[in-house]
Amino acid sequence: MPGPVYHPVATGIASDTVTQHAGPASIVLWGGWFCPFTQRTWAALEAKGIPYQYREVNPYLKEKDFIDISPHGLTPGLQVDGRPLHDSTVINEFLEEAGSALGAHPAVPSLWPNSGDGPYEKARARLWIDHVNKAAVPAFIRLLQAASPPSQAAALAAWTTALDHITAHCQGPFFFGNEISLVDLAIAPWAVRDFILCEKRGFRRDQVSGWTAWAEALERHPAVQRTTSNRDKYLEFNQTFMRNEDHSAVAKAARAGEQII
Ligand SMILES: N[C@@H](CCC(=O)N[C@@H](CS)C(=O)NCC(=O)O)C(=O)O
Repeated sequence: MPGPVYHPVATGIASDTVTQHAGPASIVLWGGWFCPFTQRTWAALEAKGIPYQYREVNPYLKEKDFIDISPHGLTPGLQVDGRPLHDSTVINEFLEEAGSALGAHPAVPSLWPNSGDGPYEKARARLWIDHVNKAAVPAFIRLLQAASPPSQAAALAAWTTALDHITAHCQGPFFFGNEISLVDLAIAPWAVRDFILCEKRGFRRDQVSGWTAWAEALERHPAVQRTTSNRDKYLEFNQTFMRNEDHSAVAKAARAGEQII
């Protein structure tokens, strides 16, 4: 199998430190240490205090037991009392909605915005998550993939524009104020990884007004910290995008300008 540098067992990877414990439901997160979409869900479990088991999987192998959980063979997948779920955005909403039945810590506030008009604010949050999925994430990947200076300049402009659009609405320190939300969790893995764009693609956080403060707040959050691996491992893994290798469904979709599944 050609593909990314994959460390099933190595130091510096967040899953090395995961404590597994039992709760009212049996929750298994099938994840990849390197995967930003996994980190969204992993950090949601940590933020909610939901007991879970972490199972490291190499999604590029498309093994049957994993396809049974996540039909496209993409991390993350989640098993809830044996039943499968996939897609980080869907899973994170589920974790929030089902929280107390899953053993979420009662003192943890909702990951939806906590202000006033519940259904409207939820709908707004979903629109921002959609923006992250459809604009910011593909722009990040295309910037990694861009090889020539002109394509890098165009991709950098697309990334900063997508980021600027959402950052302008961040209330601080988190998107809806003092508490981390599903919108924050949707973008946090790319705050953790944007140092690669800074080192390799000429991005500076201060190119986007407000991003430095928001990204630092995200990086400092304990749920994000507990699910973050070493920078050198991330850098090594992301070299595959920079070399434009074709092993990944996400890389192919981003390059073709198609929607990432
Ligand atoms: N929309 C999915 C995307 C998940 C995804 O693309 N995961 C990548 C790893 S970061 C994957 O499993 N790639 C395997 C492949 O491309 O074959 C989500 O939000 O969960």
